[in-house]
Amino acid sequence: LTKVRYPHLKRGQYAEISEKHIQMFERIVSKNQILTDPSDVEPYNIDWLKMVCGYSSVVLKPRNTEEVSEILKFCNDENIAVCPQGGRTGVVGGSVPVFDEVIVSTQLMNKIISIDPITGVLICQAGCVLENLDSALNEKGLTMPLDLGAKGSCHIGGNVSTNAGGIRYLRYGSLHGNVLGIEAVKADGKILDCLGTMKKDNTGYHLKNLFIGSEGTLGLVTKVAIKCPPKPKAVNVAFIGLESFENILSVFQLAKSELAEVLSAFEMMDAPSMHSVVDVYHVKSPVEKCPFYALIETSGSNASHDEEKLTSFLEKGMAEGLIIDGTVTGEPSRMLNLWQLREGIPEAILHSKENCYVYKYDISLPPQQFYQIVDECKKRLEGKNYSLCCGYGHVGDCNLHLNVSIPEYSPEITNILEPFVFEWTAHYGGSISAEHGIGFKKTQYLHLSKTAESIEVMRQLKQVFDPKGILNPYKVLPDV
Ligand code: FAD
Ligand code: S2G
Ligand code: ZN
Repeated sequence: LTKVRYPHLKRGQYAEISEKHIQMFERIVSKNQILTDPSDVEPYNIDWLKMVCGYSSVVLKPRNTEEVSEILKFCNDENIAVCPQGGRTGVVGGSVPVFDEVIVSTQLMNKIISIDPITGVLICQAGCVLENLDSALNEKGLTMPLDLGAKGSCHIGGNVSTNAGGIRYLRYGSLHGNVLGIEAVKADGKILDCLGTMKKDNTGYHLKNLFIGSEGTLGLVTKVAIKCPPKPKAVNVAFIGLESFENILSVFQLAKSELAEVLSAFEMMDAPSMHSVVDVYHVKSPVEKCPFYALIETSGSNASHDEEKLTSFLEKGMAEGLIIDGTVTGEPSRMLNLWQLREGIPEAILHSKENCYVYKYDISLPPQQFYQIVDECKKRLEGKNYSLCCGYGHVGDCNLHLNVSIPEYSPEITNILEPFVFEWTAHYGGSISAEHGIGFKKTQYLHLSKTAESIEVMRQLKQVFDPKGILNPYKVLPDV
């Protein structure tokens, strides 16, 4: 499959795994931390979207930093390529090997090291699952500063490595602002301890920030120190139906002025994307059928105060004819159901048609162009055989998820969409990858969002951190 799908790509001059290598790995980690049986290894070779797959023969599951260090030192000495892997929920093909790179999974590096109740600083291993961290923090009146639909599977090391955004970005900002420290292992096995826990530390270059968003190409993240905010005492969710995307922007403005400091999320979805959840999961929509929907969340410290704010905001929106229909709740299970209408979209689209192929674009655009690209794509797809062309995403971050699903892979449709979507986005000053990263799928479009000089400096950094290029080859940086 790999050879067929990437005929243009040549496997790098890396060593092929031998019995001797396996014996060496067995001296570093115990037998139950090594997978070599093809049926055990297979799932680790294919990504969540089931669209990118490698043919690695070995999965290594280190338990701690020292084991990672010994593994990487050995792989570097032996010129063995490595694919760092967290929860394997990445959607840009970065999480799995392209050829037979050894997979180093953080699955067993899942210990919480400390939670400071005063500063809210959490220190944990990179393999901790996001949802587990949030539950552990909730018991101490804290919460994670990020949340995403993949929370049940993604690892905090993967979140950091992709600089994940998610649905709390509007409230708590990026991981660059919330990650205080990182411990990582470089390709040569050297442990880089940048695990600071102070909010302020301006002593030299901010090396930890280089690992945030480096997608496993500069080092393997082994520990993270992250600043966690207090768990909000009062959360409410509104779900509304609207006539047009222009009205979504007006309602977003209204939400910022009326809800102000308690606004914690503002997500949009168009009819095709939300209806795919209703159809696939057989759930009821809480509002009448509309062309667009928005989910608005408030998080504060006073339930009645926030509920009053939210209700008056909705009344204003309806009075101004911006909102067609809406519902509000502070009841946890109902809030969960409303969130499912938004967070269930990726999975629903993937499962809407048996064996469908989904083109996923994760772009930042100025508000005026935010949804226009969906209509542009529909025009270009006129008369072609496609099942869905839809848009959903994080309005507050100007981050749209444009998805086009077709019954099966088609080079013709690929040529209609690419490079058009990326060039169109770049034309309006947007980013060709807002939060998912470049991975394997978007290396040839990096130049549309970064200058040639910047890409050259990235190559120089890669040369400093991983001179033999063993870490996640074929990812992020385009072939020279
Ligand atoms: P993986 O997929 O395993 O790996 C991702 C990349 O990081 C790969 O390049 C891998 O090599 C590298 N990597 C992983 N662990 C390490 C490590 N310890 N050290 C160095 N490199 C490492 N993303 C968003 O940003 N926002 C969203 O709202 C969002 N919603 C999602 C919803 C669903 C249903 C799904 C399936 C995915 C969603 N994603 C979202 C994408 C994905 O969940 C994120 O990119 C996530 O951060 C990946 O974490 P992971 O642990 O699964 O990493
Ligand atoms: C989201 C998930 C991945 C995708 O739902 O916010 O980031 O593009 C996405 O479907
Ligand atoms: Zn997203």
